[in-house]
Amino acid sequence: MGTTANTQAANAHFTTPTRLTGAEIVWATLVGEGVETVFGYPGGAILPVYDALRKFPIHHVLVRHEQGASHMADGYARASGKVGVAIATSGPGATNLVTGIATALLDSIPLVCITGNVSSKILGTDAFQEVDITGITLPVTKHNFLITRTEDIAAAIRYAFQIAQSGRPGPVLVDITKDAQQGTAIFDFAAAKPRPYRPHPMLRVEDTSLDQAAELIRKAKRPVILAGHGVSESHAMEQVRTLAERAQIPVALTLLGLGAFPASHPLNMGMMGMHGEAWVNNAIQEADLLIACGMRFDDRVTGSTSTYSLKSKKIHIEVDPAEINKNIKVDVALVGDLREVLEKLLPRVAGRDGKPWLKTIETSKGAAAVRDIKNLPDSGHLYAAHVIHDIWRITAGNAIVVTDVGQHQMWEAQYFHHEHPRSLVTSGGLGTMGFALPAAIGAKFARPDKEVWVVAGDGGFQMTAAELSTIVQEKIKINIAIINNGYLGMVRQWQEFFYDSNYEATPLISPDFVKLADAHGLPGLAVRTRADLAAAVETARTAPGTFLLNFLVEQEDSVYPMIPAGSALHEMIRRPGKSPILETPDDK
Ligand SMILES: Cc1cc2nc3c(=O)[nH]c(=O)nc-3n(C[C@H](O)[C@H](O)[C@H](O)COP(=O)(O)OP(=O)(O)OC[C@H]3O[C@@H](n4cnc5c(N)ncnc54)[C@H](O)[C@@H]3O)c2cc1C
Ligand SMILES: Cc1ncc(C[n+]2csc(CCOP(=O)(O)OP(=O)(O)O)c2C)c(N)n1
Ligand SMILES: [Mg+2]
Repeated sequence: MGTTANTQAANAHFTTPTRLTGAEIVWATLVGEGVETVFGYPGGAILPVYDALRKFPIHHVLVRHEQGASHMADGYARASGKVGVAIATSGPGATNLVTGIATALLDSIPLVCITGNVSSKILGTDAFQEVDITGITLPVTKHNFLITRTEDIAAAIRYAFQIAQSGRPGPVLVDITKDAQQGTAIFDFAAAKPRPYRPHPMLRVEDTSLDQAAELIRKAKRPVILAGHGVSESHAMEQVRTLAERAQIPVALTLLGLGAFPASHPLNMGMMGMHGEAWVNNAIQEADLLIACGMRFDDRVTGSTSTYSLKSKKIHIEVDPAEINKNIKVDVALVGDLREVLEKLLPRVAGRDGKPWLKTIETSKGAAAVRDIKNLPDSGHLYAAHVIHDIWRITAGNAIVVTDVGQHQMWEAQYFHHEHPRSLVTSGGLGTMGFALPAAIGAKFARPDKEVWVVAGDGGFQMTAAELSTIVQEKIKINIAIINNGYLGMVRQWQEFFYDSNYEATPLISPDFVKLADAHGLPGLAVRTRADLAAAVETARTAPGTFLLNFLVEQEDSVYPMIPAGSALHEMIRRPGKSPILETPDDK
C-alpha cells in the first residue's frame, strides 16, 4: 500500500509535467484515473512496471494465476461499477488473462488489462515469451493497443479507460513493450486526455419513436418489461420502477438483471429464460407488448426465436445499435443510454389499469411461488435449494453473492431473492467455471463494507482454488459455500435429460475441501444435514476471517424448470413428482 509521501509524489506529477520512465507513467496514469487496487502477476517483460510500483499509492494484489487477475478485476468492476485493472507479463502471463477478458466482454464489463511485451526491436522474432496478445485478444476485447513508444503510454491508458466505460462497457487491453516501459518521456496527465466520447450517430432518440413507444404502452393489454443488465449499468433502477408502477406493468428479469428491480416488489415476476419461472415465461409468450430495457435477447432468454413471444409488439431500449434486431425483430428501437431514454419516455406515459393482466399472471403463478422453503418438511435430504435459501434468509439478502457456473448458479438465481443492484456477481454470457472465487476477491476489494459469499460447485471451485492463498495473503474475509454434489452437475443434468443418463466424464472426485482450507490456514466445516445448515451459515459469517462450508448435497438433483436449448419458451421440463424435494405445491 502506498505511503502518504508516495501519494504526494504521485500527485506532484499532475500539477507539473514531469519526465518519467514509461513504467512510472503506467502507474501515474492509473493513479490519475482513480485506480486504488490492481490485480496482477509479474514476469520479465513487465518487471520495469513492477519495479516502479513502490513509488505510487496503488495496492497490488498478487494472484496465483493470471486468470484470477482478470476475474478479480471483473468482480471488482461488477461490484463497484468502476473499471477493474489486471496486469500480467508477456507470453503465458498474457494468454492466461484471456478467459477473464472474454468473460468480461460477453457481459459488458469495463476492464483495463495491461501486459508487458518483449522489446519493440525483437517483436515478431518469436522472442522468449513473445505472443501477439493484441492479435489473440482482438475478438475478445472492445479495443486493444500495442504501445512501443514511451510517449504514447499515458494517452493509450487514458483512452483505454474511456473506451472501457463509454457506451456499452467492455474490456480493453494495453500491451506495452519492455523498451517503452524503460524509456522516458514527459508525463502530462491533462494533455493525455482523450477526445470527448462521441456517441454513435444512431444514438439519437427521435421524438416520433418515443411517441410510438408511448402509444404502444397506452394500447397494451398484456405488457411485460424485460429488465436486463443494462438497468444497473445505466443506473436506471428508479426510472424502470417508475415506468412499471405508473403503467402497472409486470417486470421479468434476466440473470444479469437480478437485483436491478427489487425481488420483493409486487410487480417483480422473477427470472425469465431457460431456468426462469414457468409463469414468467408463459407471460412473455402471452404478452402483447414487450419493453426490453438493457437486455440483449440472449438465446438462454428466448429459447427458439421463431416461437418467441409471437403475439407481442416489441420496444427495445439499448445502447448498442448492433443489438437491435440481432436476435429478435422489434417494432420500436430506442437506441441510447437506458436512463436517458426512459427520462424522455416517462413524461409521455400515463397511468393505466393493469389489474386484469396482473390477475392473469397471479392465477398462472397459483401457489407455485413458495418463497420460503424453510418450513417444508425435512426429508433427511440436503438440497442446494435449502442451502441457498438459508444463506438468503440468514443474511437477510444483504450480501453480495458471487457464483460460479452450473446448477448451483441457477439455484442461487432462483432461491436468493436479490433486492439490490450489483448484489449478484455471475458469469452469464461466457458461463466461465472458475469465476467465483477470484471474482469474489475482486468484489470484496470493491466493497469491503459488504458481506461477500461465494457459491460455487465442486467442479468450478477446483479450477481456481489456488486463489485461496491470495485470500490468506491479503487477509480478507469471504464466506465460501461449495455446493458439493459429486458431479459436474449441470452437464450431468443434460446427460440425464438428453443423453440417456450416460454420465460420461461428469462424476467428480474432489479433495476434502475442509482439509484444503485447513492447508491454507483457513477454517471450514462439512455440512450434511438440513438440521446443521443454519448454524453452519451463522458460524461462517460471524468468523473473523474467510470460512469455507462444504455442503454435501443431494447428488442427482436437477434444476427445474428447464427449457431444452432451442425449444419454445413454454416447452418447459417441469420437476417430476418422483423428486423428494418439495419446492412448489404445483410441482408435487
Ligand atoms: C448455466 C447458465 C444458465 C443460464 N440461464 C439463464 C436463464 O435461465 N435466464 C437468463 O436470463 N439468463 C440465463 N443465463 C445467462 C445468459 O446466458 C445471459 O448472460 C443473460 O441472459 C444476459 O442478460 P442481459 O441481456 O441482461 O445482460 P448482458 O448480456 O450484459 O446484456 C446487457 C445489454 O444491455 C446493454 N446495455 C449496457 N449498458 C446499457 C445502458 N447504459 N443503456 C442501455 N443499454 C445498455 C448492452 O449493450 C447489452 O446489450 C444463463 C447462463 C448460464 C451460464
Ligand atoms: C471453463 C468451463 N469449462 C466447461 C464448462 C461447461 N460446464 C458448464 S456447467 C458445468 C458443470 C459445473 O459443475 P460444478 O462446478 O460442480 O457445478 P454444478 O453444476 O454441479 O452445480 C460444466 C462442465 C464451463 N461452463 N466452463
Ligand atoms: Mg457439482
